[in-house]
Amino acid sequence: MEKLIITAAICGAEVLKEHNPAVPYTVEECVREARSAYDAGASIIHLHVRYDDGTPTQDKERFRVVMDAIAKACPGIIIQPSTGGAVGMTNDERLQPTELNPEMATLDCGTLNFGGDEIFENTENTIKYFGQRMIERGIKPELEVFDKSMIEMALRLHKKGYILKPMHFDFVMGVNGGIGGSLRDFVFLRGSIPSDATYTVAGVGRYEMPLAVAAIIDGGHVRVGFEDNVFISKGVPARSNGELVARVVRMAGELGREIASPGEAREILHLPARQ
Ligand code: KMH
Ligand code: ZN
Repeated sequence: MEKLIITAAICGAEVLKEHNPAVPYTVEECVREARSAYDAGASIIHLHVRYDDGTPTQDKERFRVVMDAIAKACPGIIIQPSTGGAVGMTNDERLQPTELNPEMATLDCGTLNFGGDEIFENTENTIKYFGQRMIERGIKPELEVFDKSMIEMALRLHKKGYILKPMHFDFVMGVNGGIGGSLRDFVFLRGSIPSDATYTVAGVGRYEMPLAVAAIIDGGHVRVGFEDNVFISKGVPARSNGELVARVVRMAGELGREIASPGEAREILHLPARQ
């Protein structure tokens, strides 16, 4: 079985210090959280950035500063900026971090009610536009799917030339508005992607660990972090993203799955070469 790639989604756009005081806003806090995840075994940082007051932004310069600082503190780590940003941002606003030519970036594959009364909008034309941008810049998309229909969308847009193979999916499961987080839901998504595709699973809230275990057993990959879940156990806030990563590493050890280094993750995901 391939080694396990662990992604740490350290920040997100919605979670706040009110939910967990360790949620990072400043550059220094982002570096601290990325470093804790890297030291624990993460090879990818899924990155949103904030201004110092916690306001989410897709500002290219803010991304540049945070990405440079994380790269310095975590040698070799793969940094995967979000192009989802926060609900309500325009397409071009969201695409700004792609101008920094990261190795990877997220590509959200459909529209959904998001966490209650908000709509996270990704029309077919938006997905085409983002997919085309990533092809032009040699950026590997992590295809974020919040429901089965979004896999259909990604496969359709692959046929039309907007998404290249081998495809890499992120099953984001348990969002209010998306697919649930049961094992049945996981098996449904997992069985719906091409055989040459890779996937990672991001279980939201209480689904984080059970779905991580499912992916470890199945040969998939795992995302954890404050974007998806701020608790280490029921009602107990995690002290850092690293603590959440360390738990996955322990589970993988028990289940006989080795952890991928950033270099090994690059090979498994067929990331484009960068100098
Ligand atoms: N913040 C959500 C609205 C992504 O990073 O690509 C979207 C999101 C997805 O987090
Ligand atoms: Zn995200």
